[in-house]
Amino acid sequence: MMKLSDSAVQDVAFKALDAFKIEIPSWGFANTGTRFGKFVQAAAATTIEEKFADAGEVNKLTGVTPTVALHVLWDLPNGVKDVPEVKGLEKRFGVKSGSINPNLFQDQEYKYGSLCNPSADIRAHALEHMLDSIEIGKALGSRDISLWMADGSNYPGTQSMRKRITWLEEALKASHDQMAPGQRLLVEYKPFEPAFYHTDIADWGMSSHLAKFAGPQARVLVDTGHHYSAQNIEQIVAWLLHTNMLGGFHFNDRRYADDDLTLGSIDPYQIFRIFHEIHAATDDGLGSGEIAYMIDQSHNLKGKMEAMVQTVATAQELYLKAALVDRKKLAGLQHSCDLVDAEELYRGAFWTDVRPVVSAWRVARGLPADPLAALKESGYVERAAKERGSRSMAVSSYA
Ligand code: LRH
Ligand code: MN
Repeated sequence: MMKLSDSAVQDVAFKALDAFKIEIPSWGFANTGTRFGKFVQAAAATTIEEKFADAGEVNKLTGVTPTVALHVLWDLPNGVKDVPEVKGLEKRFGVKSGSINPNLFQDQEYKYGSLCNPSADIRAHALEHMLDSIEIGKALGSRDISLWMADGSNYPGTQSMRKRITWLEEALKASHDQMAPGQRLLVEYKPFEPAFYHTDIADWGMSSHLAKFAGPQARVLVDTGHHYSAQNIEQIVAWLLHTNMLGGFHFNDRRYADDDLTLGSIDPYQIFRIFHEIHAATDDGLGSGEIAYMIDQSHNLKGKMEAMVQTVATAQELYLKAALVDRKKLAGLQHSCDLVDAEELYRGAFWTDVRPVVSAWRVARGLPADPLAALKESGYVERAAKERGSRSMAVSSYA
């Protein structure tokens, strides 16, 4: 059994924790809900300034969230014109703008789709928003344009799925060709919701094809909540690493569908198995440095700040547990098909309580040993509730 006190293990642990960064979503701080309602929180963020303030506080407490993902129409409603204000907020709160997420799902005209809509005018309008989002990314120095589309249909026979593929290929190629050399287009897939018969980008194969068709700067984005419960997500990750098409993750957890619950709340072993595939691939020189780790959750009941800090800490712990698998020894046991020994070694790392070494790493890096406790002690949430209360209780948009 590995002993965490052993300095060699500590070195591996500290090296892994130094390398781990995760991006947090601006919409994770806002009042969000389901179609059955939204329970507003006084301390929730409604302005882009409050979202950056919260993101800055999470980074101060954890030290591993230097970027915040932005959703264009929610965070930069005036497009590129909002960039100077956002740059000012980056300086004030010490966090940079991360992935730029176009909004191609809320405009009334997108009822039958955006980039896949049968109307050429509506497709052109959707492409315009994609190109605006790419220009915002250039102006903010963001690497990733992270695309999710709600496009699909609700009834068999009502849309031509192949025509929609052609329109999508054209739009993503045009978007790719607009990007600056260092930019990437991440194509997120989702099997269903809000469309309930077909979704145009429904699985990793479709996303991978579209990314390859678009060009060399396009990759696949894996949202852990966007899979049927019987799917083996870490096998999909292994294929995307093997084919060099893995661009990044939207981490969250679920019991049933795209529940967007906090990471590790339902099936922490799932995230451990994903991180193991990545550590093992990195050993073989695959995927390193290219994989964007991002959180995509909607905190409908938990306090927004608590949920975000809890999620970041859980992600660190699961990333480290997987990093501590003795992969050389495991490779030998896999080769000799020593099933039980291999499983005990692999799962043994998952059973390991790494929280003491993560706290030791935080203290060594001048961070609070327990960021959740530090958040409570800071009174940050109570102060935010006082300052924001009246405004946040009267919200209208989704996030
Ligand atoms: C869609 C999704 C997508 C975001 C949205 C907030 O379900 O995962 O990544 O645009 O959530
Ligand atoms: Mn997502």
